[in-house]
Parts: sequence; structure tokens; C-alpha cells
Amino acid sequence: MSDYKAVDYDVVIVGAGFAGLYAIHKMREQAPSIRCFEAGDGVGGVWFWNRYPGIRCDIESMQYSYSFDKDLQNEWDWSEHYAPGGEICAYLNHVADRFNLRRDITFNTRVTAAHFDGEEGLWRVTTDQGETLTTRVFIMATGSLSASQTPDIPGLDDFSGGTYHTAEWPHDGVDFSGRRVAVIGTGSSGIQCIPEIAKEAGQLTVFQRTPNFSIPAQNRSMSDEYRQDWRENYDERRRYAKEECPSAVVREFGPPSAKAVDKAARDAEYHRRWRIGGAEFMSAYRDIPTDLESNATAADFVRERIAEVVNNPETAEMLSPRDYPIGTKRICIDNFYFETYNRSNVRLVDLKKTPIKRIEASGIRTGTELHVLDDIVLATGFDALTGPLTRVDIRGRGNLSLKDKWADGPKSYLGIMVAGFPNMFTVTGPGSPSVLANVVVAIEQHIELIADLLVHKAKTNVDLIEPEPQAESDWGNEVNAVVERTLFSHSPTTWYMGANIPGKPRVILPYAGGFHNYYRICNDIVADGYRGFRFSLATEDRLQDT
Ligand code: NA7
Repeated sequence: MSDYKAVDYDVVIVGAGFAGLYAIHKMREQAPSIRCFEAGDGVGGVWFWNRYPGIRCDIESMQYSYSFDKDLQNEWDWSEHYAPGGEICAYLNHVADRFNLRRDITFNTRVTAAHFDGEEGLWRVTTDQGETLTTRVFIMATGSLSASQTPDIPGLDDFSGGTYHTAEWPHDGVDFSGRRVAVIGTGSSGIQCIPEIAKEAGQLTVFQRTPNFSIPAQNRSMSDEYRQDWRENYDERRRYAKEECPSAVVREFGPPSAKAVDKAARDAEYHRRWRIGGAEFMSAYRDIPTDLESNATAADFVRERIAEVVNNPETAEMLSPRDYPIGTKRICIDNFYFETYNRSNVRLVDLKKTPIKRIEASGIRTGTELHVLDDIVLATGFDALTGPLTRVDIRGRGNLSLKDKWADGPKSYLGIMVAGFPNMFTVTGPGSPSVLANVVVAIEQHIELIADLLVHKAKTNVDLIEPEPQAESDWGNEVNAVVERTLFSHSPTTWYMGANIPGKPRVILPYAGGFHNYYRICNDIVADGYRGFRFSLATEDRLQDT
């Protein structure tokens, strides 16, 4: 190992959500000194910031929770199948207390820059509190959906009422009683908050650009029997989720093709799964994600349900997605979303027919009218996957910024490391399954892989880990190749493809080959002596750089 300058910390971690908290816990096994920076004044990550009414995860809580500690797994009682976001945040607070994680976290502090110093083989990290410190290992545990996106609608700042982004919700809540409220956006966040705001508001106007497929959650209280059943079978189910399930969620996978059965049998199966609720519906036939014809059978079924639930046929039609395959935009899981449009105080505006012209002091002006409002809710999403990383001034070897390296789209080995950025790790970064998997499973797998890499580094007495450029480029080709075997390219305007951010390159951001395959690939790479990763002494590097 090189005899280089002492650093302030062995490991610096950015973010104290699911990823950052587990990273602190896991890194303590080998790193004596850790510092974690968190922009919020509490732990929880997305569950800390996204406090809009109706927020829930779209994966059941027994699965959307850590598996790394059996006692933790068995002692936390979820109240509902899909627990409210506040309960998920409470769980993460419990985890922080239980493992005494707060002592390593500095709250209310945003990391603004991290620059690699090739001479010293360290990272120099700067915060918005004016602090600069050095570390050997730099872990971006900043999540995939943490950089919120405010649309560039003319006049937004002129609005005289309240403006709220779902991803930056006031922690004391917002009282919409009797008010005239607009929600812009009908992705998961819009679909979750619209039914709740409708109950309170005097009048709710939903501004929809693209309708979404949504499946009822059929959410309910969690019974002791259900909980117990999971606890007794956790080991096997967790294994199955990782090794055999494309989204790392335990599901009942149906037969290979929707085309192999007649409509009556197919619809009976779709109905059965509709009653179970949630994304279970999407696993009815294995070729729904890959075959257009099979996919259309599931899409037709959902459109029929929308027409059945929504009283006004014109509104039902507006709410029915017609121009992309089901599942290629993130499937939404709702609680009485479509039913909400039967309320007399709710109105839907189709922005494809009447786009927003501008926002004025008193409301939103479309081509045809002025909608007078007291409040505007922006449920307009995120600069997904890359945003949380490129919004920080990260510079690797030769002062190359990550933003510049990724100008034509993210380049990364396995979504966890970037060539030219030694000892920097991106937890569930672009090029890994991330948002296409149960992200808690994906996070645990990444943190454990990082820990393995660091143990190997220590054992072999070297300083730096970094992907081979060839391995990174081969992985990029693989990420682009697997997406061609899915229907994602039939839906090019999604945030999975970067299309929701003006100027962002249109490339698939997550690895779409299935978590189970990704997990096997990572394990094979480890078994093969960390194939594709380069381990080196900082001194060797210095010579190479000169
Ligand atoms: P999403 O899924 O990106 O949804 C954002 C919504 O906002 C979507 O309906 C967009 O329409 C709409 N949008 C965005 N910009 C505009 C403008 N300028 N005008 C009108 N409508 C606009 O974000 P969410 O927060 O709902 O969900 C993100 C993920 O978080 C979710 O999948 C879960 O994993 C958790 P578009 O579809 O682009 O036409």
C-alpha cells in the first residue's frame, strides 16, 4: 500500500435514505472513520422529502424493507400491506436508532463537490456549509429519484397562490380545505395524491399530459397471520426474490404467453390478479413485458376497467392510455384513483388538446380558458438516476467532470463504478436495475458488493479500485442490448429514457435485463476475481498519469 497522506475519513457517504443508512452500517465492519452527509434534517431520503397526501410505496412493505438483519426484519410491524410513506420514514428512523447510525451523519448539509486528487489518491469533498474534507472512498447513496424536476412553464413564478412540488412537500402538511387546487402531472405521485386532495379541496383540476396505466393496490391492514407467514418464510422468499425474480419482488409468475390462452381464460386470470391488487397483475403472463400482442391484452383489460369505473365516458377515454405499451411507463398502483373522477368537485383537463399557455397570478391559462386557482401542486417528477449524481460537481482523473463524461448518456460498469473515478461508488446508479427492481434489494446488493470490493482492496494491499474502460464500455453495450428485448423502446418519452428532462440524452437509464440476471452477473464477476475492476497502487497511477 502506498505511503500517502492521512485523510480525514476512510469513507464519505452522501445521503441518509435506505442506501446511506445501510452503507454506514456495513462500512463500519471495515472502516474506522465514516462521515455521512444528508441535506435534510432527518433520515429517510425520498421518504423524508416526499410527504404529499397519499404517499405510499408501490411494493408491499414486507418486501420493501431491509433483509440484512433478521431481528430487525422480525421486530418491525407494518400496519398495512402498502404502508403509508410516513410509516416507512418512521421505520428508517428506527433503523438509524437501532444501529446507532446518527453519530456518523451530519444533517442539513449538502455535498456540492467531490474532486479526485490523483497525486494523493483521495477525494476532496466540499459541502454547502463551507467545509472541505478528504476521504479515500466516496459513496454516492443519493437515490435514483431525489433530484426533483420543476417544469419550465412560463409564468410559474407569477402565481400568487401556493405552489408545492410533491417531492419537496412542507413537513407540516398543507391545508387544502375548500380551496381551488390544480395538480399538474399524473405519474405515480399525481395518482397517489389526487384522491386525497380531492377529498379536502373545494375544487380540484387535474392537468394531464399523458394518461397512465394504474392498478388498484387493494390496500388493507396487515393481519398477524400474514406477517407471521412472511416471517416464517423470509429466508426462502428473499432468496427467491434476488435469484429468480426480474424485479426482485416475490410474485406469482403466470404461464409463458398471454397468446396461448383464449380471451375468457385470460380475462378470468386478469380479474383474479386485479382483485389481489398491485403489480402482481403484470406477472399474469411472462411475455407481457416483451410481446406487443400479449401486452395489448393486459392494456385492453385495464382500459375496460377504467371505462367501467369512470361514469363520464369522455373522461374515461381521456384517462385511457392508448399510445404506449402497458408497463413501459412506470405502472402506477393506486387507491381509488379512477373513482376520484366521479366526484363532482374534480375535473380533468387534457393538455394534449388544450396545452398550458402560461401561468398567471390568478391561475393556469390553457388555450381555451383561465383556471382560477388558490394552489398548484407540481407532481412533475424527477431528473431520474443521473440527476442526483450530475447535480453535484464530481470530478475524476484529469479533472474530468462526471457531467461531461455523461454528456451523451451515462457510462458506468454495472451501474456501481465509473472509469476515471477511482474509489467512487454509485449505489443503484444508472446501468444497474435500480428503479426497475425492488430498490431496497438492489441497494443491499450494491452495498454488499462495495464492501466485498473494499475488502479485496485491503487484502491485496492496494489503494484504488476502478473499472477497466473496456469493461465499462462492454457493460454499456449490454445495457443497450437487453432493452431491445423489451418493449421500452416503444415508449421513448419516459423518464426511464431521460425524455422528461429537456436536453437529456435519450438512452435507457436502468439495466432492463432483470434483477435476477444482474445479480448472477455480479456474482460471476466476483467469482472471476472481480473481472473488469482494476485494483492499483496510487503510486502506479501517478506514474501512469504522468
Ligand atoms: P413521473 O412519473 O415522472 O410523473 C410526472 C408527471 O408530470 C407525468 O404525468 C408528466 O407527464 C407530468 N409532467 C411533467 N412535466 C410536465 C409539464 N411541463 N406539463 C404537464 N405535465 C407535466 O413522476 P412521479 O413523481 O409521479 O413518479 C416518479 C416515480 O417516483 C414513480 O415512478 C415512483 O417510482 C416514485 P408526461 O408523462 O411526461 O407526459
